[in-house]
Amino acid sequence: MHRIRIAACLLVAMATSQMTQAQIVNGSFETGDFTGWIATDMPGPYSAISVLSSGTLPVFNMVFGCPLLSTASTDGAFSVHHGFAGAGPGVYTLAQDVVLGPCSTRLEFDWVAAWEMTCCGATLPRTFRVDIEPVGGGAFLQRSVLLTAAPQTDVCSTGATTSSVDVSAFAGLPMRISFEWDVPELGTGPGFFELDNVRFTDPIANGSFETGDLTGWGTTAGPFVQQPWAVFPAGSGWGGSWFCSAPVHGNFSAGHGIMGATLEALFQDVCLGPCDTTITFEWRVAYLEVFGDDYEFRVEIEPSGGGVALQSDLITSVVPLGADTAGTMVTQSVDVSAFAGSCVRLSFEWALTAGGPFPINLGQFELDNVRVGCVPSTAVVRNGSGLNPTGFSELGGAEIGGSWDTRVVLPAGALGSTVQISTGGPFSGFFLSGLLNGELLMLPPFLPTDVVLGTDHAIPIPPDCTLAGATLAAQATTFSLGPLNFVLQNALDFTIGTQ
Ligand SMILES: [Ca+2]
Ligand SMILES: [Ca+2]
Repeated sequence: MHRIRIAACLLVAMATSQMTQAQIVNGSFETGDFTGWIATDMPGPYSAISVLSSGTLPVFNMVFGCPLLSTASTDGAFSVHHGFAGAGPGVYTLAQDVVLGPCSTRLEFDWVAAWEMTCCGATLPRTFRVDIEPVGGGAFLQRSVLLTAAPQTDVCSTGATTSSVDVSAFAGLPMRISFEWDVPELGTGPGFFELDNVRFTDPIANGSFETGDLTGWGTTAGPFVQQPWAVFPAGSGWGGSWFCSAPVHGNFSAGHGIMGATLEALFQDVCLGPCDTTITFEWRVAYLEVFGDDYEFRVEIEPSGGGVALQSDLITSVVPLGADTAGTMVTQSVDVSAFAGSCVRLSFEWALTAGGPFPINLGQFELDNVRVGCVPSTAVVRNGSGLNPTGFSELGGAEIGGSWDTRVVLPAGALGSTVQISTGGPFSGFFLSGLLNGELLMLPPFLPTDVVLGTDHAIPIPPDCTLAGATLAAQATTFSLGPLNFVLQNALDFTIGTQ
């Protein structure tokens, strides 16, 4: 005989409102206005910040000696424009509060700029930057400067540019993204700026339910549902619940109560990236079967928009009598490699497979942290015996299809630096002197050496998904001439991640 347990939860107040958006709202400005955004002008803008149709010739955008620029949306029919100049000083801003998915690591957007700053006594640069701020605004938590327009320069057009900002430090968290254009002087010449197609690269919206609701998800529910799919804050329950919500990521998880439903689905149409080969999530269930009905929990991949399943992963075929994982959230991954690079519907389903027609059951289900199987990029410093200089560091993580960005601090008199990547693995205890000096920290074979006259290296990573998670050893040297002399630096063991 099974004892029906009713959890005594500390019922936390439900989220009073939708905190923030799961994805960028109106990121391509295709509403034709600033829906979803907070836009502010600088004082006395030469052209006010506004959403314009592609092909519009804004007023006051001339750059002397250059052809006039019209807007040219990179996605759809609308984009944002402003004059990037005015009777300031002041700052144009365009902000939105959002929640990143657990795998969101990059904010991407397209822009083009032009300016005439040779005419009118400019002494300070104008800048374009992206700030990450707390929800609601405040002091920036991260600042990325994308463009510095130097005084006494003119540029007819930068050309259409796609930029990305690493926001991985905020993955899964609510935050404000704020595009800002700083014009520090009054009347120092006209300009032009256009922004379009602001997006995150995360394919799953609100996978951790941190909006506090089901934003981004759709549901279907059968009859006699005890508790339809909903989002609950940590520590809460509902009538007849068996356990208290315990999110594994953030403060919210999704759940529903089971009673006689024939199919309860929670679904989302997603576009998987070329390296998105798994979908991972945490779940648990407490369940009591009363009249011999069989249920299963499954994850289905269907065509975008829904339809006959293309793939159905049976997570647990018939849930046993009294099945109960209430104690712990179980981490589960499903293989979606057959759909990598395509758009599909991801559907979590709780289905009656036998019994009825009036099944009477009691139970509770919890789901959290739905994400693609992202691989983070990491780098670990290795100094060996400590004799080598330690000037080799990472600027930006190695990601498939991107580049691995590093810096080598040059000693006085050095001309440049090299980075060698080894496929032979880490090594230590072998000391060289002569042309090459210091402790060798990795074994051959080596990939082609990257050599620069200076400090910074951007080593391309091929767009090959099989490299995800690969760890390689790298070591830098600095060099000077007369006589030619290479000095070995520390090593970095770096792991290639997915974007
Ligand atoms: Ca657009
Ligand atoms: Ca969560």
